[in-house]
Formats: sequence, C-alpha cells, structure tokens
Amino acid sequence: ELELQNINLTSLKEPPIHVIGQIQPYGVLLVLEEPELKILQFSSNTSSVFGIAPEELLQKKLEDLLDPFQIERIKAGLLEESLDFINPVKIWLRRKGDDYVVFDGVFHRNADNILILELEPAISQENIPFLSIYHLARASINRLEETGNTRDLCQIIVQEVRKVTGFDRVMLYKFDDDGHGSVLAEEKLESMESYLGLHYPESDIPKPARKLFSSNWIRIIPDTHSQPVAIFPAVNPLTQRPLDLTNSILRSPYSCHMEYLHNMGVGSSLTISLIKEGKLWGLIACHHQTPKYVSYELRKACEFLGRVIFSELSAREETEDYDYRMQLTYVQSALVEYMSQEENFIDGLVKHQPNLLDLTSAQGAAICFGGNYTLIGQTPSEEEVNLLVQWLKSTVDEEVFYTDSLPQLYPDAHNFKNVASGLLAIPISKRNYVMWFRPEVIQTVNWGGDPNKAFEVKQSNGSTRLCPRKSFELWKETVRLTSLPWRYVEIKAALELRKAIVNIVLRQADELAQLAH
Ligand code: BLA
Repeated sequence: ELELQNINLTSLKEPPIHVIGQIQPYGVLLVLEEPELKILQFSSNTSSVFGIAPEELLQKKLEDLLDPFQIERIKAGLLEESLDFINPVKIWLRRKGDDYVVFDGVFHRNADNILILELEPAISQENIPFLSIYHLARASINRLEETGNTRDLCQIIVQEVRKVTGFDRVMLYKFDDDGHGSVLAEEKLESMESYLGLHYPESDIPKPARKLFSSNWIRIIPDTHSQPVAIFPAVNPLTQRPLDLTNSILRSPYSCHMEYLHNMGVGSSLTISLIKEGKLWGLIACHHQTPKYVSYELRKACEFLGRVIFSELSAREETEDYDYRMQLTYVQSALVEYMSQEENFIDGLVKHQPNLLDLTSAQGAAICFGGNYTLIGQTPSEEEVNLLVQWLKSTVDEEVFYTDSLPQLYPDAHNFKNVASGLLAIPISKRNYVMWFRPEVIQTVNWGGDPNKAFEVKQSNGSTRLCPRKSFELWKETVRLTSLPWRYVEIKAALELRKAIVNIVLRQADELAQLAH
C-alpha cells in the first residue's frame, strides 16, 4: 500500500509535469531560435492557425508568418531586459479578405534560455483597461484597511477575485504545516455545495506540482475536457532535451489533475499562487462548471490583486504573532527576575504570577532537577513523569523536544493523555529537564472525501497510474490523542528560558562554591 508521503510523480511512467510535451488546444506555442526567430518547435495545432503545412513550418522564421511591422516591434522588445515590457504583443493574422483574428502573444525564456512564444485568442470584451484595474485594486485595498481580522480579509480576497472574474466558485486554500490544506474562505453560486472549512490531503497537490506553482504564479485550464496537442519535435534541437514548460501558460495539466477536476464537476479553472517568504503559502482556486477563458490582462489583474491583498494578509498574521510574542517576552523577563530573587531558581518559576505555565500557555509543567520533581498545574504523577524523563534521556538529543501527540511516540502516555497528549521539553543538562504538558483535545476534521482513499493505484498496460477519488463528499474524522499544537513563538520562548536557567544555575553554583571556601 502506498503511503501519502511517498507519492512521487517521477516514479510513475508519466514524465515530470514541467516537461509534459503537450499544451492545451486553445492557444499555439512556438519555440524560436534567437536572434533570427527561426522556428525550432511548434505545437501541432499551429498549421491550422497559420495555414501552413507542418513540414514547411520548420523551415520558416517568425517573419514569414507575421507582418513585417510587427516583427520589428517584437525584435526591439526582445532586446529589453524584461520581457514584461512587450507582453502581451497584439498579433493580427489575416484571414480571408479583410478579416483579421487577433492574438495575445506572450514571450518568455525558459530555464534553458530557450525563447517561447505563446499565442492566445485575444478576447476584446474581457480586456479591462489599466485604469479600471487600478480602481478595482484601490477599492479592494480600501475595504482591507477597514477590516481587522484575517478571517474577514480572506473573505474579501475571494469576493474581489470572484467580482472581477465571474467564476462560479472562488476559494482561498491554505496549506497546513503537515502538507494537507483547507478552504479558509469561499464565494460561490448559491446552488453549489460548499467546500468551506473542508480539509484536503497532501496527495491532491503533490510536491512537484507545488514546486512548479512557486515559480509560475497563475495558471488556467479554460476547458477541462479539451484534448491536449503535442509539441513537435518532442526534443528541443538546441538542448537535446524535452522542452521545459515550467513558466508556460498553455502547458497541458497532468492527466491525473484533469480527472480530479472532472470528478469534482469542474469545467474550467484558474489558480493563483500565494507566496510568503519564498514559500507557497496557499492558492486562490477558481472553478467554473462550464468552459471559461480568462484573458492575459484579466489574469495579470488577478495576480496583482492576489499579491497586494495577500501581502496585507501576511502583515496582519505577523501583527497577531507579534502581540503574543510581546506577551511571552514579558512573562519571560518576569521569570528571570523571580529566579534571581529566589534562593532556589525553581521557586522563581512556580511561586509567583506569572509562572512557568504562562510562558507557553500550557496547563501543566514539571521541573526535574537534581533528582527532585516539582509539578504545577495538571500533570502526570511524579512516577509517570520520572519514567517519561528516562524515555526522553534515551531518545532525545536536541535542545528542545515537542510533540502534539505524545501517545503515538511514547505508548505509556495513553494512561495520562487527559493531561499530557502534548509535551514540550527542554533539557537543562544531561539529567535535568523542564517540561510543559497539554491535555488531549478531541477534534473533528472535515475532509472533502475520505482521505484514506484519496486516490487509487491502477495498473494498465504494464504502467502504474494514480486515479483521484470519485467522491468529495464530507467525511468526518475524529482526531484523538492530540493536543493543541505548540506554536513557534512558544517553542522559542522555552528555548530562551533554557538559556536563562543555565546562566542562573551556573551563577548559583558559583556562589555556593564561594560560600564553601
Ligand atoms: C494540481 N490540485 C492541483 C491544483 C489544485 C489541486 C488547486 C492546482 C491546479 C492548477 O494549477 O490549475 C487540488 N483543487 C485542489 C483541491 C481543491 C481544489 C485540494 O479545488 C479543494 C477544493 N491529484 C490527485 C492525485 C494526483 C494529483 C491522486 O488527487 C496524483 C498524482 C496530482 N494535482 C496533481 C497534479 C497537479 C495537481 C500532478 C498539477 C497539475 C499540473 O499543473 O499539471
């Protein structure tokens, strides 16, 4: 049986996502050799758009396909430092008589420095001029400034994105520390069932896909039922490798994900990455029940909106953390003060207000020092704490140890799960420990479909395929033997206290030694 963590797309017979060698059929892709812009590779739907046979295309240059005045502008643009200055290039193709079709041409160079041109149909009624993007963003930002908490902020993000794009459903999806994720906010058609608050397993968005999304911030699938078209020739003649499509717009999504969307009843999707400190924090996921195309300009507007609003959200998160950190810093200095006033540092930690418990918002704590135990709050018995310390000594080397599910690591903890399903411990020296405890909190996690059956492994024609689950119906999981998690600021505070105790113990030992002389 496959473990969720072990899903590795590269172990399957299909190629890694970014070199899939296929694009979605709503656009055309050309690979060009600089500086003459000779056609090296093309998507197999190119012939029908330009009316040129495939075998002829490879002899051509871009100037054989477009009007000369367009070529001059493009060549000048390609000399610029950033291709953002020319994107998108409006490209007119003459059809019969005076008829023109207009494309948005988007250039980028991939990791191998290969120039790629992607043509998408330019849909004029959807183009929003710069000024309206500006007004939109300003209106959203005004709303943000009036909003205090992060929950409301998330709601505004999905409302604004739904307003500009008109998708049937817009969700804000956040990744948890354990790799799973959940829907924090949702705006949708009333008739659709809600995904708000539902959790989805890590395997729904495998690691290689996440890596790709940290680089390519916006992706569209205008029609989840369309047939992909291949890139010809498959191997790039300059690199002798399949074309790297990491930052392509048209890249065809992995078939597994297409199936996932079919199973969810999604006809088209738009996904915007939310990046915090270089890491993928979450996604804005938009679904439509039917095919829907979103133009380059509108996508850029969404990306911009996502970035601006999200930076506001990150700032709020940090402020909330900051207030708590300040409170813990205050507790910490009080403890240091008490410890230095008392003859025995342990009295300083437990006899005053605030005390050791306040440093990590724990319900119980124990100090094991010189073979003696001091317990405060709700803790296991002295005997149980003693055995736990023996276990810590034999298993833990680090400066700090923490878990929100002690019984899973240390089976004896089943007996005192009501006081210590969570443990945070710092060794003061080899035999001495300070420990904090948190009780079991039984939680119900609502999943979008049974996470134990997130996918099926299918064998066909000698190859292995993963198939996503068919049902996304609410699946309730009761999580036991788990406490509330220890927060980063609490772990930091414990580590700081460790330093202070070590200093004080050393000083008190020094003073004792002087007295003895
Ligand atoms: C991609 N999976 C994704 C994406 C999302 C999800 C948002 C990004 C899609 C995009 O970039 O357009 C998952 N979508 C969700 C979730 C919700 C949602 C959780 O709306 C919740 C409401 N997926 C599987 C299995 C595999 C898999 C079994 O379920 C097997 C390997 C793969 N998902 C998978 C892959 C991608 C993906 C490979 C990347 C698709 C691509 O860009 O090629």
